[in-house]
Amino acid sequence: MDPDYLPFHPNPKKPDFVLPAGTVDAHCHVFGPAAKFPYAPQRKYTPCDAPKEKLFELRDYLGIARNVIVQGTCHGADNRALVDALGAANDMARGIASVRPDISDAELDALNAVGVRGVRFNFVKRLVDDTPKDVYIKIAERISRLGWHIVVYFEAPDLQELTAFLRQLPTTIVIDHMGRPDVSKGIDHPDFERFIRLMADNPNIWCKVSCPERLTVKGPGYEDVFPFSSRIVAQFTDRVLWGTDWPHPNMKSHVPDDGALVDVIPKIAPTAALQQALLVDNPMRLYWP
Ligand code: 0GY
Repeated sequence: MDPDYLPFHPNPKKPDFVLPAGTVDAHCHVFGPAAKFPYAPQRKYTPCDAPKEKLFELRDYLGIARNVIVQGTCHGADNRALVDALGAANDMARGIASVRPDISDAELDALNAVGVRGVRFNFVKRLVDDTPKDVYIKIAERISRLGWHIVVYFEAPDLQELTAFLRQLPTTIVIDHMGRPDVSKGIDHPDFERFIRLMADNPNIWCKVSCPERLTVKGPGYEDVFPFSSRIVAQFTDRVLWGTDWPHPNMKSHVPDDGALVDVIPKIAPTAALQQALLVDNPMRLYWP
């Protein structure tokens, strides 16, 4: 593990907010254990091991029913830790993989059989080397026959350049962490308006209202992020997902308490109907149709 890497919270609080039955954590990871599933040589960080057993323990402790496990960049396109976790989850987990365009149909079928339902395209420069867009287009073509979707991770200033590319993708698209707005700029800033317009204009685009702990500039409490997530939940109620982002790789400011992250939910989805859509109905439609 990197010397400045912050491991996940050892003993999160029990949330005050009781999650609705069947809640899906639609963004979390498994890392390692490195002795069994080594990290990728080209990785940009080396995390603390965060094995499937710990993820499933947290799921049960918080009152979550299902997980969507997203391949982390520290494992590159080696999806073995993800596949191992999906295989151990008794159909209660789905996966988002990272693949190369030359992956065989048989390998894609094997990923599908174990519960993978999408691939992730990552444009965050501190996490990955640049991948040409035509490579991503090729991958999109390769997965289309499986009915998978594409998860994209980028930061707000990059959206303008990425918009034409996103519009070109033929599948459902899920954007990580609200496209990472700079919350110090407020919800009226052109960057966030661009994001809202993107979702309004493209009914195939979904969004995760996750990661207040990454987006906040004020720190735990995360109130400065709520206007952004509340706006998206209210306007795009049937296209939003929520996730813990456990084990929170690359957090520098603080180690988030996963119970406190659950307690954010009623602040951004204040009614039972909004909570049911965000936590159960939307992810079930996408991952367990
Ligand atoms: C996240 C966020 C981060 C890392 C990754 O795959 C990853 O390495 O996604 C980050 O550093 O912002 O969603 O886990």
